[in-house]
Amino acid sequence: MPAFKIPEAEFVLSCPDITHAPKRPLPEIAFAGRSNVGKSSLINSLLNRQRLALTSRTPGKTRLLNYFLIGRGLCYFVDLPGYGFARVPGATKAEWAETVEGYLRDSTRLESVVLLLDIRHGLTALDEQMVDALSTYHRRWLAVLTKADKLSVAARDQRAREMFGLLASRGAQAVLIYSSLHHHGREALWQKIMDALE
Ligand SMILES: Nc1nc2c(ncn2[C@@H]2O[C@H](COP(=O)(O)OP(=O)(O)O)[C@@H](O)[C@H]2O)c(=O)[nH]1
Ligand SMILES: [Mg+2]
Repeated sequence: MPAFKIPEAEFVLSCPDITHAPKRPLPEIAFAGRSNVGKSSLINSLLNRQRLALTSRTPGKTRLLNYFLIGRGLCYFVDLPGYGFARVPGATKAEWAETVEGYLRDSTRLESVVLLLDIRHGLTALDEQMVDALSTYHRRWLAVLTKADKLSVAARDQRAREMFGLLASRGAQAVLIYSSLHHHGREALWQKIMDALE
């Protein structure tokens, strides 16, 4: 098999709901997870770009659906608003739920959701809510355990084994380990994305 070539990517637009989404009928892969879990870093790593998706030390800032065009028409990546940032006031939390749940409910081209989980923290209560929403709206999803470089190889494998059964029982189609710092897991995740787009 020839070496995998990372597709080109460009930011398209941000919007609060799918009525304002890009009109091109392309399949979508969405990325979800807690604020600060490493969503923007993962998207940048996948696309081999430094700053395509904004990474920030100030979590909770992105409240919109962010669309990226991948491979000039292969698909859209949709960066969903991060959840669970304590300092976000109640009204904004409701806004978040509306944006994310509305997207999961209404999108007609969503092929798979990549749910990011910090490998050190496992499945938190808020992640559980997200998993519930994915199952409510019958969405296919896979889990990516991020920031793997923060653990030793032994601890990382141990965590992955623990999480695998739990996530599979909750409906995850795959569980992958990732480090955006080292691009560890990149080819495996691309393979899953390509499978989802088939
Ligand atoms: N060590 C390490 N740090 C990461 C990784 N992914 C993200 N980070 C850091 O975690 C923080 C939050 O990342 P960001 O991508 O902005 O998270 P987002 O809020 O989910 O989009 C930043 O300081 C990143 O540099 C990773 O794989 N390894
Ligand atoms: Mg982000």
